[in-house]
Amino acid sequence: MIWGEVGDNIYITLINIGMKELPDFMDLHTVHMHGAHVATQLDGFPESSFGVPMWENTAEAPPNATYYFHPEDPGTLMYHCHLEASEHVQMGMYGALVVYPSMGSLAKNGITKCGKCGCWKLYGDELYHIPKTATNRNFAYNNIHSYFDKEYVMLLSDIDSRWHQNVYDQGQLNPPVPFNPVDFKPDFWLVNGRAFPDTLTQHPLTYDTSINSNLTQVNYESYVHVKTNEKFLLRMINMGYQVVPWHIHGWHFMVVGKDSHLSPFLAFAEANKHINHQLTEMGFTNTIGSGETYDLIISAEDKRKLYRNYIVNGKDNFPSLCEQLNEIYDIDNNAIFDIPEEPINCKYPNLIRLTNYIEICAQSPNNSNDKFFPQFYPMHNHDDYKVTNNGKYPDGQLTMIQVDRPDNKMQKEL
Ligand SMILES: [Cu+2]
Repeated sequence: MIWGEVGDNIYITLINIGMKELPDFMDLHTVHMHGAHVATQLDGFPESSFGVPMWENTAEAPPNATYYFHPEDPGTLMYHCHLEASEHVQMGMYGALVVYPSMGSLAKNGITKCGKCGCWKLYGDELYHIPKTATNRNFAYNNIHSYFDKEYVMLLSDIDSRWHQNVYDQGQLNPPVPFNPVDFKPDFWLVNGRAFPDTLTQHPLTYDTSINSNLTQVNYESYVHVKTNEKFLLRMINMGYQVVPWHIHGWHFMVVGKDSHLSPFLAFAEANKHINHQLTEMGFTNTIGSGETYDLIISAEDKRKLYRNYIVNGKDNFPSLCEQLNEIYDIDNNAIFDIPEEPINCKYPNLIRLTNYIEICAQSPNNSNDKFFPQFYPMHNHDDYKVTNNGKYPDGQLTMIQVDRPDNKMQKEL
């Protein structure tokens, strides 16, 4: 992931060190910043500019080129190699490119933060729903409706393992006929480079935020973990070669932006501090083509008022769901599934902590929040055969949202 703010000078130096497995396999590479308004010379499309050759003479410094990007607008973009893009993108030469608003770009749109009290204002009126701890990096766009508490990049891609094997075999003594991309038929589907159930485990590239607190938002996690009443942003990026109908359980998302451009509905809504859902683009499935990005915000609204009573106490002469689950468990304990809790905050991050709704129902009756949290919601490719790895289900493009009880300050006992 490469990130910056509006008005930054972003320099990306590309060094082509070749492939460890195929050291004699010569190839050029480039960086194409997909969606960036850069000049042709910096666009990374080699047929109209240049490629960076492989480092052959290691006694000398490697050949390299430095790309430059001066982002004028916030949003979610991507970058990838554009040399023989069909093959190099399939081989994994891509990443997310995120541009945050700057304090200056927010101010140009009337959004300011008081230097004394830390409160946020829109054209001088205080915005009470935005916490004082928020920074310019808690906005997806220069618009108050794009505020979020937490963010996640969902970089989607797909793999045809036969194509990868064929590229590898090109370096062997008797290379096979090169793979014809028209035969593309993927058998693995990925989120941030990994397939379920790895999508639930801590990503090795996420920064240790105790080292640099500026990096707290920059992460590669695909397991969304939020509190009730929080807003979270999903930066959907499709680098695969297939259209993905990304389906999210639990709530509707609001489309905040597409292809690094604010939703026109939110531009209209700017005058109002509260969003009218009838006038914004909402959805439960986001269909995202190759090379597209969408910014989706979900408010993890509290479901206790409508559902907790039924789950804990029963209603309309039906026994509580907790009682029903216990009866099912007595008949067949395999019918109650173990749910992996996000391992990031666990003492032993390699061990996924498991829970299930028998355990959750057994929580103390003294606290009205218990027997209800945490909540778990899947999100996945709704071409459900892509929730597989080489035929095995559930795998592939599937991950989870864990929603915990609300913060005390936001909590209303129900
Ligand atoms: Cu390349």
